[in-house]
Amino acid sequence: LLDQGMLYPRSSESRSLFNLDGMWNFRVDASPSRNDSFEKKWYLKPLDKTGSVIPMPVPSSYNDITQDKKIRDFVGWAWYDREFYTPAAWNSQRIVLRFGSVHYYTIVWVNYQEVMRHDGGHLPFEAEINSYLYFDRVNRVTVAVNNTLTSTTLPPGSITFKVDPNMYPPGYFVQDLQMDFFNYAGIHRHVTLYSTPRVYVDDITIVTDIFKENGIVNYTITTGGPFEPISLKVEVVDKDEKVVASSTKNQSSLIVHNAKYWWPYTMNPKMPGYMYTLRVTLVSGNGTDVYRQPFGIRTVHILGSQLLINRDPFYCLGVNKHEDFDIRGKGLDYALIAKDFNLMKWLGANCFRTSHYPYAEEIMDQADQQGIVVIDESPGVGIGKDENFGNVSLSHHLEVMEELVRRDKNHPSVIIWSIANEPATNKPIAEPYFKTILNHVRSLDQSRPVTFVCNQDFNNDVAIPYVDIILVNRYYGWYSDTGHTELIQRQLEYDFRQWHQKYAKPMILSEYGADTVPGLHRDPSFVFSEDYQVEFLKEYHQALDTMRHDFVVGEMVWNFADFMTAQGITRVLGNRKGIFTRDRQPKMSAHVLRTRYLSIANNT
Ligand code: GCB
Repeated sequence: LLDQGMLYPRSSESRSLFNLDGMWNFRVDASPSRNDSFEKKWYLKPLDKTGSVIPMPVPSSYNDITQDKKIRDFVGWAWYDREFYTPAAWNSQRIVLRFGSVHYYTIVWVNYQEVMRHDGGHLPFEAEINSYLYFDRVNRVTVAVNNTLTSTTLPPGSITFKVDPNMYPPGYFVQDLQMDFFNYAGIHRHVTLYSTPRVYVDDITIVTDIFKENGIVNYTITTGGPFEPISLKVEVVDKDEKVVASSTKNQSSLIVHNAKYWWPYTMNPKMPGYMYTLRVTLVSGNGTDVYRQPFGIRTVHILGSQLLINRDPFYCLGVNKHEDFDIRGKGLDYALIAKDFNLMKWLGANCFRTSHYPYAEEIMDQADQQGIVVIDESPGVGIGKDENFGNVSLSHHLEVMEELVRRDKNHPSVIIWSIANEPATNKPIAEPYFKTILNHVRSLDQSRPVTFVCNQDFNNDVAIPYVDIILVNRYYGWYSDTGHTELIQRQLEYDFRQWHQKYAKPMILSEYGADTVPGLHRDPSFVFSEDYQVEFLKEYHQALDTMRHDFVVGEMVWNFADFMTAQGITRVLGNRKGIFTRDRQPKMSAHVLRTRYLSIANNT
């Protein structure tokens, strides 16, 4: 188990921070061996002393920044560095360097000494760097990031060497992906330098319950540093800065009388997403540390075929998303985050899935505050398509789930953990693999349902017996019986009723969608036209309406917006199943979905 917390860096009276975002120096290691950079030890010098550099924005993917195809399609080690100063006032503090996410495998040096490595994109990592820092002169941080996906990475991928000397030059290889999105790479989220006292709040875990009008706040706090703290004060503070409960223990259960529950905005439009703060004040011989952890009071339960939030039935009017936009790729972008939440509200959506990897913490915060529910998914997309069920991948997958739960456990918006998307759960070996991971996540967090997103048949899947709620992706009328919208209702209903009969668990249609080129019209409808997408969605809606009041507890269109994929003959500048274009303009289908979502939300 992970032995350190990963609290979001927040300033307080005892903590300061600044981010190292901006223009960094950048170069890829395109040497034939792909390893010159390590042989020639680029990390021992400023990057511009070992070769030429270009400016590269952080945060951003590097792929779409230049006019160079070799950088867009680069596979291997990409290098970044920059200078910074450490505030002299931080001299007696603990100083931490934190990366919100870097894709995929990362090594970090400070002043030419290695300080940390991290395996995997989409999740934060950090290290205490006091012993590497200068206070009286400039410091340098160097980052090497490798985006190669292999059978043991999450998501998995493979490298194929093309050996025919008549057709390919020596050493020619391609990166194959088992996922339907572009493998954007680079420093994707904030790089933060922050200070804390030497004895500090290391982690906070909050699990809430409700009893009549009261909220129950169970919490555990761990501390770090060379000595034990002398005292601890833990207070629940409401939005008016009023302390509504408190304790001096590192673990306890507090009662908030007449609590304001956290609700999705569709269930409580007047007061959605109510957030409390757990203010932790730690006093030690080394001073005082204050950390404020936002949280909401709410519960999630599965009862029979229902999904309950605060013991009331919840129906997910959902979208599947991607972190994806022109130029910055998967780079954090506040303007895009705000726009997407506005569009989700416009649409009447109350739920999104972080398909197919954990999203930025800044997005999770917005979901909390705006009362939008999240199905929080790991980067386990496409597992087993390539015979990669094995111990290495299992242990890495377990570790990634620990990192995800550690990061997101205190977000009230997160109501379900999804450990994978469309794994090959038709193979017998998938049974112990998925049982192990599902149970492990349950042992880390008993307060949320755990599942994976399935695209197998009810009669050949081996892992659904171990999930709490069934999420199924279906493409009737698109990948099968293409063009035949008249079959959709029959096929979806038959399929869903079979699952339900077999397992008697609540179900969500977690994907359905049709590629649509905006502006194309055909009557009668024809695939790729806007008319087809509308007709297609309506057929799904009719089928869903026959099961919606029974065991179907949600629907999630694929996809919120068009997004980039690898080049391929079935993808015209990416996946076009968005109901919005990549630049966030509505297709006809967005209006149809909006009418539906608003009317369902108003009638429940
Ligand atoms: C799926 C995948 C998603 C793809 C989508 C499609 O089942 O989960 O990643 O983008 O289908 O459009 O093919």
